[in-house]
Amino acid sequence: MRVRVALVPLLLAVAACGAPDVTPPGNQTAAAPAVDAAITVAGGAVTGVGPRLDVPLGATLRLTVRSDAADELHVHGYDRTLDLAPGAPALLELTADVPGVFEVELHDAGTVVTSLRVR
Ligand SMILES: [Cu+2]
Repeated sequence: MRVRVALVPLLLAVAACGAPDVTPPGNQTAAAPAVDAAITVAGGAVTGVGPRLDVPLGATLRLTVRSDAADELHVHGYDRTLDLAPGAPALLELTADVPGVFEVELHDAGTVVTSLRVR
């Protein structure tokens, strides 16, 4: 009984308020961006990315690698590897949650493909 009496003035105050006070939806819950990159290795030459691959911190990196030779791609720092086979595109997906600059290397060829820069 006491509770019901206390609620009545509150309901009247809300009804007298005009337009509802609703906060417009913000962008703070927007999904992290995704970065798609493709690398092609042919005859020992690397194309598709420059010397630096920029990825925003928190983004998802989807790296597609095509190679004409079997090899192993290694993303240093994140310590992720990707087995490459001729004629079969391989996909490496990682969440770029560690800031810094990390070499992306072909282990068998012994070459640095690019540097992943997360910031
Ligand atoms: Cu390595």
